[in-house]
Amino acid sequence: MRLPSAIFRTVFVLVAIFAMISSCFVMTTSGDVLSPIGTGAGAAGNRFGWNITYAGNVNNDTFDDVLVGAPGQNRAYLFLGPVMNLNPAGASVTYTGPAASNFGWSVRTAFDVNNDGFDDVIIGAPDGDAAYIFFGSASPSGTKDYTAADVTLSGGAGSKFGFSVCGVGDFSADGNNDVFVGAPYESAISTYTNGGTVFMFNDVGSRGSWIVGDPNFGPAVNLTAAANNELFGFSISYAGDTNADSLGDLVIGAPGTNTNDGAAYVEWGKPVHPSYKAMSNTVDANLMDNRFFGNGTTSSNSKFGYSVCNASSAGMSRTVSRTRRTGTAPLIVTSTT
Ligand SMILES: [Ca+2]
Ligand SMILES: [Ca+2]
Ligand SMILES: [Ca+2]
Ligand SMILES: [Ca+2]
Repeated sequence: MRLPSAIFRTVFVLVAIFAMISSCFVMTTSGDVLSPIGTGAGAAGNRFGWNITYAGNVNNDTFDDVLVGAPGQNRAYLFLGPVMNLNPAGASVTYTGPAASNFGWSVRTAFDVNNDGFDDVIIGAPDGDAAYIFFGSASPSGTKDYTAADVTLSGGAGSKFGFSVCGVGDFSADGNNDVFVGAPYESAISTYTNGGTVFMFNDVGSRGSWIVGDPNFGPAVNLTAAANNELFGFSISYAGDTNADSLGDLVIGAPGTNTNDGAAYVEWGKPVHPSYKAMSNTVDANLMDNRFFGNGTTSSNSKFGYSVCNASSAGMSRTVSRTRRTGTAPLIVTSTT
């Protein structure tokens, strides 16, 4: 069983997104002062920096690594630490996705899903309804196409499967790290129009490929909306260990809940019954372990849950990281208004 490392060695806290001129800025901390350590830029329209994240330690050296999505060109870039400049031309690995799939819309560490000591990355392609896991290695380099992904996860057409992705450590208490993929426009499994579903993929490191609904694979859990238009799974994140049981927990944003008042839900990690199959086990939003709502009125339009993260995962402070290790991890949930 392995939970992710607690403190980033490289701290990055500011991302600027420009539709016309894509840029990405990296900052580092010195006391309370932010200092720029480098900038990078992609070509116009590439949306380089649409999503930037802690990548884990993909090559298992002494430095954590950074992953940047560029969905406008269906790419994501891995920068091995220590990171001093995020110019796409200097990336250690360029991941390439299917055309017009928005590959790179979501990028996260999967943590080490195949237990080889190298952290792995997961990249979503919501307009292709897919997510891809690429395993880490001692010397990752070059271009890795989606056709050579180590694990391919596929969801229902039009569900925007891969809109959000994340690793959570070992959610299911079986010793293997698990990943989640959000499909906020999923309607069939949730049974609610644009309700949304978040899929858990257990022991994913040994799968190769996994199509949602395939009864031959499991155990897995579907976390679903409880009403139409919730957009449940619009955002998801590793939540830290919020209930101090050593299992990684998941936080889910649903900005469409209650007519765009919005909501966020936390599901604690827990053993998953081995008989559970991808299509046969669902837990809807009303049964989540923790539920948080926006202003509590349907007219607020706050879209609470638009983005979610574990506070220490944002590199906010060492105090927060220490808090997480005690098992009382704080969360950040944002609104758009
Ligand atoms: Ca590294
Ligand atoms: Ca690995
Ligand atoms: Ca597991
Ligand atoms: Ca927990």
